[in-house]
Amino acid sequence: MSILNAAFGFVCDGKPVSYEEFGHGHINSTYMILTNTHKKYILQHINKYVFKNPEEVMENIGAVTNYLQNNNQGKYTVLRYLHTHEGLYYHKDARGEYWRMYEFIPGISLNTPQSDEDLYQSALAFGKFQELLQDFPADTLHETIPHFHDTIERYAQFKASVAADAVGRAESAAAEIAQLMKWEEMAGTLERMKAAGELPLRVAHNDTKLNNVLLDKYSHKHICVLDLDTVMPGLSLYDFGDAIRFSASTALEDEEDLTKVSLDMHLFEVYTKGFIEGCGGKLTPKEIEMLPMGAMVMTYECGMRFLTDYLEGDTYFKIHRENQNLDRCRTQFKLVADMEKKMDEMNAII
Ligand code: ADP
Ligand code: GN1
Ligand code: MG
Repeated sequence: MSILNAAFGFVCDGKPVSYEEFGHGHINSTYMILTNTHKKYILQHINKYVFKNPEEVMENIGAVTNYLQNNNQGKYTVLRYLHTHEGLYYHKDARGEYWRMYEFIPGISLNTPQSDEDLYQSALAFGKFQELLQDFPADTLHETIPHFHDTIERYAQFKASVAADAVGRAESAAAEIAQLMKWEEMAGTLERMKAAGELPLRVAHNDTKLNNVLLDKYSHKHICVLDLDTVMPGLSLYDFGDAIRFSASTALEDEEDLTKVSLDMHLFEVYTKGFIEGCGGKLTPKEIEMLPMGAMVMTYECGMRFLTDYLEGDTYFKIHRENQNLDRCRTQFKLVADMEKKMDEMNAII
């Protein structure tokens, strides 16, 4: 069995004997492995379509987790990746597929907050991540997905996918395409400020959805940040904005009934408070001032990525039903429109 065979590649406690599918990520395939000594591990098959160079992804993860391990005074739990028998953080199987394995940490990962506290805790976790890595040399990390949050570049990719209309879906998304194009000017705000040196380059997590944080099953306190694939040089606003679009929405990312989708101002406030607190005073006044814009740009960008993938035939994000990427795009655009209306309110909270 190729999944257990992949697990055999790693040095672990006991012998892997069974596995089950695990988690709800859109990118990798995740399994929980059980060994004959009753130890649990997480095994992941790295998505090579998304990560063209898995070895560089694992180099980034190794560098950042080792740094965090050594620089957090035992206060911050960090994922522990296993070595293979060859001493690497990844296993390449006979088919050229890449795998990695890390210690299973018991906890919960949520798609919607069950209380304000869940959101606050995830904000603290991602804020702390920024704080602890503030002296890590961001420019030594590989850009594992080039231009990942470069919204201007994403816009160009989107336009190319409309022009190509590879699977004949452009007509069915005409309204969304038109809506997206109206926001083009706003979309480039962060990249222009980054280029002008107005926002500092930081180590960004870059994928700060609520389900990428592990919370304690009982206390719901944050335990650990998950999904380190996209740790790259970036902006604090990427991390803040991406979290808001997912966690401070009143509905799930793929909700079909758009009347249910809006920005919950209370959740926005809770997350903002936790993130600024987690960052431990390390954000510049400009970064703080731009937090609401960060939320809007990141929500727009994610909607654009879902729409691009819909137009390209759902090749990037995993889907579980027809039109799911189009539905995901619609929720994001509904949120952007709501954020536009609520910009003054967001600024007042900041
Ligand atoms: P993807 O890139 O596909 O999102 P992730 O690394 O985020 O991959 O893992 C997918 C999901 O698996 C996570 O969102 C989370 O729900 C779950 N998960 C991963 N590691 C753990 C863990 N140690 N404990 C509990 N859940 C986990
Ligand atoms: C993906 O891997 P996952 O499910 O945590 C994506 C994010 C998107 C998110 C949208 C590597 O996150 O960038 O914001 O889906 N990850 C990658 O839900 O593209
Ligand atoms: Mg994930």
